[in-house]
Amino acid sequence: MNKLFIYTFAILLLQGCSNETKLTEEDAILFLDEMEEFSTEEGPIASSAYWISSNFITYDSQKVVADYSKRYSLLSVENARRAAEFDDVDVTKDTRRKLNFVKSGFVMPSPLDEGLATEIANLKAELSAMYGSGRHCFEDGTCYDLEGFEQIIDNSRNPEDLLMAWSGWREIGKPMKEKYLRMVEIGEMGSKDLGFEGLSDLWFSKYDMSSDEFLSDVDRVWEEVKPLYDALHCHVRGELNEFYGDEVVKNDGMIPAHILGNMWAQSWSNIYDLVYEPSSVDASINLTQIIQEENLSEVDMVRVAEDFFVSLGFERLADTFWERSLFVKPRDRDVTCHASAWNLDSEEDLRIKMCIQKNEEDFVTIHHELGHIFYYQAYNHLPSIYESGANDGFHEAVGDLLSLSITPAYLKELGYINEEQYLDAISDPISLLMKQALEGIVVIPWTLILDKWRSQVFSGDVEADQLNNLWWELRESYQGVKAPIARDYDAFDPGAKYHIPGNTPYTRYYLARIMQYQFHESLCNDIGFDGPLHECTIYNNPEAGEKLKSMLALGSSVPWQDAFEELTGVRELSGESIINYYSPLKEWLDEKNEGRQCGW
Ligand code: X8Z
Ligand code: ZN
Repeated sequence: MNKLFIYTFAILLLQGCSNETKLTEEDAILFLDEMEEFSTEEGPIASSAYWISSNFITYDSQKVVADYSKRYSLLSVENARRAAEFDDVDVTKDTRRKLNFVKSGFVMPSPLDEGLATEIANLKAELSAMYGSGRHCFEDGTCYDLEGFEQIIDNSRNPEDLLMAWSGWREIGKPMKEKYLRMVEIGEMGSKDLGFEGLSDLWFSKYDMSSDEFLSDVDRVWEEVKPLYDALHCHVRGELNEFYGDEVVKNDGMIPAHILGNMWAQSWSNIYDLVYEPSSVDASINLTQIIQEENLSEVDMVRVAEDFFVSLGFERLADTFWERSLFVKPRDRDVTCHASAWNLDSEEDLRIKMCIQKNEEDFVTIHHELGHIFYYQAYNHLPSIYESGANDGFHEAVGDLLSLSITPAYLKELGYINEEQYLDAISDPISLLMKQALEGIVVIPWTLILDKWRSQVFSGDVEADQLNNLWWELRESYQGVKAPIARDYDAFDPGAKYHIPGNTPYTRYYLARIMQYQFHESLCNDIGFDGPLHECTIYNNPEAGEKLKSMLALGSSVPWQDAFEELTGVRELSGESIINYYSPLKEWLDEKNEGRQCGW
């Protein structure tokens, strides 16, 4: 009797205990409410610290941002640990999705350790500031910042000047190497503490499929696009050889990186005139010239892009956007000029930060940045955990999608070209497609390289003294582009690209550059356009606008494949739309390349 009593009591006690500690869906919901408060309270102030630190790069602003970033990341890691406590709890799909976001919302995480958190926060702030305030002075006393060097790389046709600017800017990478490696070392520890196999696993686990599946999809689509890139490479190399001669660029092998009209050879549109002769002057539209003739200011350029979004049914931007954004490079202080779009308080405080130059490239970049801004606007009604793109590639693709609609018909509608110029422009599709391809196709292999390099650095597969060689091996193999001079033993060329010291994942741009054509093609079909895809514009088309807006309004509340299907009717990335879009150019290139020895 007694024994039975004790036994029953023990059971009750155990059940009582376990009932007390067993977490439930309700606890998860309470926890997620707390997370909502955390982001609305802590988010805006941390964002302001970041805004100040990249708008006024000073000793003190870096101190402040490092301190905020340390505190924010320690709190976020604690939150991730709490989210992991729900791993075995039976919860709804939606709750699970939110919990997973709390666990994986990091890029370069710190372990839960005050000392390491301080160290990594300082390193991040330092590396970003080194890039943002980067300049190099030569022995003769002349100094250049990135914009100064770019003036040369983008415009000069003098191989010596080009080489000077190309190698000059890469000097800023050298002192980053040790700091970068230490940051990665701490970041790896942080990602493992969060339950990931490492930083790569963390970065590539955010695509609603396994990282292996995702990466193999990425490579599959590249195989579809590669023949087009190869044909373009072959033609451009041939034309450059004719212009510069064998001493600068041979008619076989790789193209040296300094003569392609861009600091990273990621866009070749600045050498358009060297590689294509339009059928008449007006057959090639020169947006830089239009911007100058129309006397557009930097702010006017942003207004034109805003008007495009408004024509699709988006709301105009708030006054605070115009008051608080940075459009023009300040003369008296260091700022990070690399264009970016900011969502400071998940409500109305949206801004861009960009040192606008009055040219075609920046006109397109403004559309890119506003794409981020209108995405923020479209999903700001959601719980903050879902306030992001369906995946990070979607966020990059919105403005890029609109750029495909900057067609001769659109420019005529704005009154920037007349009927005659319009007819000339559409009579030479190769001119238009060549201009687009020199940016849109050329960038694709480049968008693969950065994260392929980082993956190997993160895993520690590559020795410190081989980091730069690995970088060049990837550039050679994917882009067919080589360093124009031997690299110094201490060179750290990846550091001379914003996204490396700034820790911005880059595969997102790859996704965007593929998806933008899938979006464009399906919207153009929806609105009943039946001409060639490069002539289709969605400007002023509320039907296309509505479709786009409703996809954007989903934020990240559903798997990206669902959002993708809503707009395109399919659930997979594919190179088919890009191939369709450029098919007249591919035919033309194949003819031009007959008799040429292609490849590298
Ligand atoms: O970094 C950017 C945007 C900001 S998200 C200006 N882009 C990449 C780059 O400049 O390298 C857009 C194209 C690729
Ligand atoms: Zn972007």
